[in-house]
Amino acid sequence: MASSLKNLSDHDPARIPDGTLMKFGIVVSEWNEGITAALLDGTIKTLQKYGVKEENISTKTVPGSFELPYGARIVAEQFSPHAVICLGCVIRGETSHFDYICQGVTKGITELNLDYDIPFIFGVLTTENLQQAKDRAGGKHGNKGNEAAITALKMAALRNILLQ
Ligand code: DLZ
Repeated sequence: MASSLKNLSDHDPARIPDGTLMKFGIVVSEWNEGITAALLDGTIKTLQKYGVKEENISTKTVPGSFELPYGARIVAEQFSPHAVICLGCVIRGETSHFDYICQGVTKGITELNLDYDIPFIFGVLTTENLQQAKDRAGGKHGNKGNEAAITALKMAALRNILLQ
């Protein structure tokens, strides 16, 4: 189904791992804060819905999405989480800045996934305008924060299974 018709945050609860014994780091960008605060809210609510304890969630902020990989690395090293969730929102402007930021944060998070022993989750909206971002941060297409939390639970569980 085309994403324009779908709430992208729909999930089958039966397939979501229990997070009671899991620890998560979250790093969130201050740029487009109205959007990233909604992503953060969705992320934390979903983690807690699946059993993650408040004291097992560590949240840090960075100035913009470009800084997410560095922030995520610090959170990974200092908090020893089972996964780190990166939340940001890049909205296309009049210059090519959008492309460079998207490229930088994507490459940075990809490299973290390859270099570290834990998963780093890409919860970054890259949109043409503010309305598209609102639609994906608690609007008609759901909340990318919920999706990022579900992905983190699944990836942390996968890692635990593979390392047993
Ligand atoms: C500079 C900038 C611009 C133009 N747009 C965004 C954006 O839409 N979303 C975002 O998260 N950050 C933006 N930034 C800030 C950069 O991510 C970064 O913080 C600065 O370039 C400093 O490194």
